[in-house]
Amino acid sequence: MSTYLKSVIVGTAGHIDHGKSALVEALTGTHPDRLEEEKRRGITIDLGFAFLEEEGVRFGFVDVPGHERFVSNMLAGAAGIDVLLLVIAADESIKPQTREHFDICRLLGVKRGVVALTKSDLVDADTLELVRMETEEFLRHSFLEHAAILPVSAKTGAGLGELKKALRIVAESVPGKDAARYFRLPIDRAFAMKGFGSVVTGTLISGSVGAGDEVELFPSGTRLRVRGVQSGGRSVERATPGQRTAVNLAGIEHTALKRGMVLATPGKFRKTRRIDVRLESLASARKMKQGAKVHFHAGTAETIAEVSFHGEKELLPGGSGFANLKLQEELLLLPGDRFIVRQFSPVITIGGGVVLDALARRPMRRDTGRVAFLETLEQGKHEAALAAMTERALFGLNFEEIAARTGWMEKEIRDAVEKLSAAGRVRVVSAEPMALVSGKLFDEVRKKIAEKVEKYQKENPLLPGITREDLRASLGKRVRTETFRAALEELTAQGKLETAGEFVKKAGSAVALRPEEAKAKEQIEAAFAAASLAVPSVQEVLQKLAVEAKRAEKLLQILLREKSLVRVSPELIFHRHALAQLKEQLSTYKKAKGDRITVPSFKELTGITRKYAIPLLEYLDRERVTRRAGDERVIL
Ligand SMILES: Nc1nc2c(ncn2[C@@H]2O[C@H](COP(=O)(O)OP(=O)(O)OP(=O)(O)O)[C@@H](O)[C@H]2O)c(=O)[nH]1
Ligand SMILES: [Mg+2]
Repeated sequence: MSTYLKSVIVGTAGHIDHGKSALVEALTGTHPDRLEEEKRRGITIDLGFAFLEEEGVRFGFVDVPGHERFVSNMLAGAAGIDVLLLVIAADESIKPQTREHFDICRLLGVKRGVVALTKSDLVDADTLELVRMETEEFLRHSFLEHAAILPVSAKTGAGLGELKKALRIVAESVPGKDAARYFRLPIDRAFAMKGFGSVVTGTLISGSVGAGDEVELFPSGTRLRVRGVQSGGRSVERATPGQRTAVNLAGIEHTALKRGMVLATPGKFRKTRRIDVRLESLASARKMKQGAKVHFHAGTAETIAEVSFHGEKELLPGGSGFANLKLQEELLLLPGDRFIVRQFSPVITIGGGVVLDALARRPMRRDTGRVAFLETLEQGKHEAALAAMTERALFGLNFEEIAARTGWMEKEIRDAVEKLSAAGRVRVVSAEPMALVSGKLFDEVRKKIAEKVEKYQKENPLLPGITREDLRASLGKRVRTETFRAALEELTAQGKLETAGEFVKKAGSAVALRPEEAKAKEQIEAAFAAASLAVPSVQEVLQKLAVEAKRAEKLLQILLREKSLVRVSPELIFHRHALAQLKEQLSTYKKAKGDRITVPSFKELTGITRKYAIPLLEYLDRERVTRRAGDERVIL
């Protein structure tokens, strides 16, 4: 059969013994309790699963335990459900875990569901009506306000047809999930299967997975190979979101895998220990204080979190606020992920919320922009969020950082970047790999560069500008190299700065010499020119000048940089004309006497002493005019 089936996850919820598991069995034919202990005690302890195909919809059922001691197991199952099947026994009506499970589903962002009044065979019509009224009252103003409330009996089968129909109608409103997103599978079970090895199961919340894929295991970061995949209880090429999924993994013992870990697209995400969140407190909870420790549940994971509020330093019952959660264990979380918090002791559900910044900084008093930043993230608009993220990033952001922080696909990132850079809010300082900084930061860097160059040239009028290296260093380590380069490029493109070799200078500026300096410079050059190859010592030349020693030294540097003079050895400087003449002499010599010359013949040819001859020959070797061959030189 090639008909397209929509995949929908239905999660049960409700008080202990209200008939959740019996109802799942009545609907699917599969009793979800698997454990020996569950069968013996007649209660559900851990999650159970079953499947049902109904007119174009493939339902995956996640059956949870009602016992208050196993709420943490219930939480692992509630993550990822599309449709809530709220179970209320007609003979008991609403009980504590009815409320708690319902609160949890609301806080986890479940949007739709159906209510089953189970065990209807045990009550008369009046009682049933009363329970229905109580249920309506209970659901008023909630996401299930308009949900179908259907009496059923797992024992007699009464109402099951209507319930299936109601589930199918609700399933139609479940939005389709995009299999093209990054893959994430929170693991709820891990076991070994004979002949297969390690298998993990979970509700596939995002992306797809198939045999041969490489996946990353969080939080360890281990890369694993997928051997095979089952989706909705059968082998498939690729599992798509909204289905119960089993993944057969190669290269790992099942004992190294457990509930709470996550399989994900490799190399995209980072585990975290600190998150910024919108935190909501239940009306039934006590006031939550700054620094409170709570149990934290997200996906199938569970750890302990310490709460620091960003605004008001406490959270009143029924209230909500921004908070930083420091997690005891590292988890993979992304913005938009929902979580539940439970009181440290006694353990009851007190609230929940949504992750806004999964890689948050430590709370700091001077970080005054954080609340506004979180408000922007909470709006969920890509461009505004990326602009705000870039503005808060001291070094700017690169492509990988954006992907890890948002979970957005490449195209989503590129679209947002394009719009923001067109509006001048961000600046792409490197295209591949992509890096961006805020428009504001870029302008600041540009301004600083222009100021630095100007200041440097004022202080060093005899230098042809500041070196790139010094300019880069003067900006401090906070400016990334790409930003520096892009800003410098723009300033030169705009004709504000000029670069020459290693030097950066104001456009159109030239080394400005005072009259006495210009004269001294000429004198230096003349002294070396006159000396030909029998050059005086540098000191000797400089001492005779009418300018102070430091300036004289600078003038010499200018001549060297202009290449009017050439430093041949630490002590010896020659005029370039003298060196050119020397090269000329050698080539004449070569023509007349062959390409070999000894040190004595060289001295004779040039009329200089050994003191000059050796450094000059070494210089000529370096210049590849000559090459040393034993005691002789080959003229090249
Ligand atoms: N008469 C009658 N008994 C039912 C019905 N549904 C369930 N029961 C019985 O109620 C008891 C509890 O049913 P379960 O399905 O295990 O209840 P549960 O909600 O799954 O319980 P936990 O998972 O432990 O929270 C069992 O003895 C069932 O046989 C029903 O529709 N009619
Ligand atoms: Mg059960």
